[in-house]
Amino acid sequence: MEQILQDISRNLQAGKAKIVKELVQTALDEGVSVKNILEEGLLDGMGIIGGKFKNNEVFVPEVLVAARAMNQGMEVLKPHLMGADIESRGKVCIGTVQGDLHDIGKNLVRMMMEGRGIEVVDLGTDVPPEHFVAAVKEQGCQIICCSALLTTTMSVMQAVVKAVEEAGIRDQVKIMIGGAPVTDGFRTQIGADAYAPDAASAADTAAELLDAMNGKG
Ligand code: B1M
Repeated sequence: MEQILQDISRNLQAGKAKIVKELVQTALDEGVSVKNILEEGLLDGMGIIGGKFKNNEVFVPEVLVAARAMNQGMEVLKPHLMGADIESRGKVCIGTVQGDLHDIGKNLVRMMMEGRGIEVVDLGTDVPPEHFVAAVKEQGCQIICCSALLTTTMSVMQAVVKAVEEAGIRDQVKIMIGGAPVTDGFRTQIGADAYAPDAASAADTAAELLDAMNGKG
């Protein structure tokens, strides 16, 4: 691995957001690919922190500062993940479900979708089912994208499907789910329309669904 990618990973693990931002910019300036910066720098560092968190080698404060460094590094990458002047392909809303504050994966999915020319309404974290419904009714979102990182909050995705049905808009909107504990089997179980295991396939799937809904598929 290139030295600068190791430096990004190491500084991210140490929560040094300012240095991570600078290193990401330097790597871009030196011509390192966005994919390598993301995967071998930022995600590598977050993966190592995740492993240590699991083994009780680091705790919530360390993970929080690492997450902040990750988000700042991603902000520098954001314009490079997005294609310039792409005609809007359609509109989706995305949020981390109620009770869940993890937003790194959700932010990455949003950026990848924006990079595919999809307009994304970001509802943030801890989003109750009714907010997803309101985004469809009031902002015309065609896909509801739900992220969950906790096994305890996955059930909220089922509540989202139910809220959409109860609002009488189930035939107007697709529901896509994802996040580390989520599986395609769970999608079938709760009656959602699509599942994606990672940010890149989430963007591909959303683009396919929108093209089909907008008669371009
Ligand atoms: Co939390 N946390 N956390 N945490 N945290 C996990 C998820 C955990 C697995 C760690 C562990 O113990 N091994 C564990 C959950 C266990 C479980 O439920 N079985 C856990 C726990 C327990 C907790 C707390 C309860 C800890 C506590 O307080 N005691 C607490 C809960 C707070 C809450 O949400 N209510 C908590 C808190 C936190 C922090 C605040 C410290 C911080 C979040 C900061 C932030 O997000 N701004 C944090 C972090 C960072 C993690 C880990 C270390 C990293 C998560 C992450 O960002 N990964 C995580 C351990 C791990 O995952 N290894 C952990 C990187 C990110 C790019 O991946 O989010 O999976 P991910 O997204 C991927 C895919 O899943 C997919 O695409 C992304 C990119 O490819 N994807 C989608 C995501 N959403 C999608 C949606 C789609 C499609 C694909 O379609 C719509």
